[in-house]
Amino acid sequence: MSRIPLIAGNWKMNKTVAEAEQFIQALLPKLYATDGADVALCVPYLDLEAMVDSTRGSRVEVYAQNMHEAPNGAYTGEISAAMLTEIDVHGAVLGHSERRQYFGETDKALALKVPAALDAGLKVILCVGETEEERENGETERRLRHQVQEGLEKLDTDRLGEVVIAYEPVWAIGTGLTATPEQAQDALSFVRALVADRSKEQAARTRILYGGSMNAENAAELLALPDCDGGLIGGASLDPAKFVPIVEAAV
Ligand code: 3PY
Repeated sequence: MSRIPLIAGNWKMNKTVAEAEQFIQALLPKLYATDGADVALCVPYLDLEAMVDSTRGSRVEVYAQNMHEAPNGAYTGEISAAMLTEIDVHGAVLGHSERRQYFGETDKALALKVPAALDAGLKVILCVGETEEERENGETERRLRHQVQEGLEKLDTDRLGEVVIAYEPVWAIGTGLTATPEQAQDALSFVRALVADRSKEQAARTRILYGGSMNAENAAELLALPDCDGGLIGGASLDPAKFVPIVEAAV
């Protein structure tokens, strides 16, 4: 089954609305030769509405970087799925390692967030990945199994393929280190096998991204891996001149 590659930029806590607008004006004309790949930008909450408006009619989809699982309630500082869909946000990236590490995001909460987002009509990128210590202790597969199985636990099997899974080794995030192609392929194919444990058909549909210091120099090699269906891009997504070559490498 052919899977359309997805290149998603994760801006993290970067870009004011004015800076985001400048980025989009520079990006859109450069994407003309990149039909064949889906493009998404995961932007800070306050940039969402402006980015949805400035990308309307283009191929760029706009994602939030988190979402609360409850429809509403006493959750100070949180944002619900309905608040995102009301302003036409396309999706949400859930379970990024920085949210797990600094903000106590748990697999238990993610198990609720994933179906809540899909039910609301949002697309989902679910992030998984092992720490350096887990890799050194030979616990990479155990960690991935836990995160994938629990994160998707409450999702009906026939919807598994709707979720994009981003494999991001934590030791490669913001460090400039990248998994070798062998390390990346082993982990990506392991993640696909975990989905296949529930449904081979859904596993064949599931897009699995590599994330963690992907850039214009290493993108082509990583994107050529059999189980790599795109990338979740950190630092290199902040500059159109660095982001566009990665999208071009995916088509
Ligand atoms: C990185 O590449 O640093 C990322 O965290 C992408 O999400």
